[in-house]
Amino acid sequence: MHKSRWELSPGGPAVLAGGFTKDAADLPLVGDWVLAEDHQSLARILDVEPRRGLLTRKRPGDTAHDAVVEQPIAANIDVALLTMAVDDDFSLRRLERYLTLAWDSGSTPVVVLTKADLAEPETLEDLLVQVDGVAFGVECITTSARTGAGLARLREVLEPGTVGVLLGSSGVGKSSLFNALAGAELQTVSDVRAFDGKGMHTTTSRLLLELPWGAFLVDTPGLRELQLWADEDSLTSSFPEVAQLALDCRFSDCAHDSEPGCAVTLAVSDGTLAADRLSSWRRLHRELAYLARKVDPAAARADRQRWKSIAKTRRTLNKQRPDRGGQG
Ligand SMILES: Nc1nc2c(ncn2[C@@H]2O[C@H](COP(=O)(O)OP(=O)(O)OP(=O)(O)O)[C@@H](O)[C@H]2O)c(=O)[nH]1
Ligand SMILES: [Mg+2]
Ligand SMILES: [Zn+2]
Repeated sequence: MHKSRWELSPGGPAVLAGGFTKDAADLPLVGDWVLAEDHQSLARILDVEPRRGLLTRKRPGDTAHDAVVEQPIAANIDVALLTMAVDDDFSLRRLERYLTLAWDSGSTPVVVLTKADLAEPETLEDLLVQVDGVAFGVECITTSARTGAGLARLREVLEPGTVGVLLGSSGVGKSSLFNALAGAELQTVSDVRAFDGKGMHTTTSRLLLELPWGAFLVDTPGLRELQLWADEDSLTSSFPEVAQLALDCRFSDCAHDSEPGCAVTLAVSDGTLAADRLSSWRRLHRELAYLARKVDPAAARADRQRWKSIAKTRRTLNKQRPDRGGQG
């Protein structure tokens, strides 16, 4: 079913103009700039400006047999606020996914730790160090909608004219931050259910709002499970230390698995790189390669070709060093 009504900011409710010719993929999305004309109480959308960036994820609920469907979240996002609460919600592995998604969308990620009032200062310090270990050079802001901590810095990050989006699991306090920044109760905030510490999905649609100082902010419903939809190049941005090491791998498309001459696995064995980071990189790499094969049969062929050439090199190496057994 297609959406048939939009909410323009400013401008109110709108529908597509009769002659609107775009494909389904180009229908207006949160964050899009549109050309619209007034028509009594309902504006008509005539056209959508070309997008500078698109934040997407794989559509949830896909089985292995379904075609992979890209689900757009928002367009033209400048700043992706990756929210994570300092309680049970804290997960570096999930953060790595969000970072990859944000880099892929062309937006600048900012990590936002929420509910800082629930943790001791020493715990917060420790969490910040942990975030630093996976989010190289990405700003991390500690906030609390309850005490107002960190809100001043968030306002600075969301410069006038920029568009930000709040992303993160359900119940981490995205809408609470949204309201605190807007200075008004615009989004409903739900009580956390006591038995599992998670909120219900309170926010059910994406809402873009102009903040008092001229920035725009999109609140989104919590993503229960974040499935990636990103270009493999985005892994270079979210795993810069792996990318740096990979320059010394023998194969330019090394999967840092069992390839001979892999500088990354070497770095793990000599302790330069955390084993956790490599396993995350491999997991995300496999996931992205899988998606690419599903949507692009040429990628599947390239993959087979790559394994063939690795197997060939392996055989050659073994031949050159007959005394070394099978270990490349
Ligand atoms: N202690 C504390 N609780 C907070 C804070 N911010 C939000 N909460 C509580 O966390 C619960 C969930 O907050 P929401 O703002 O609705 O969370 P959300 O991320 O928008 O959730 P969804 O809309 O379901 O994705 C509510 O009970 C809030 O009162 C905070 O800074 N400190
Ligand atoms: Mg919400
Ligand atoms: Zn390698």
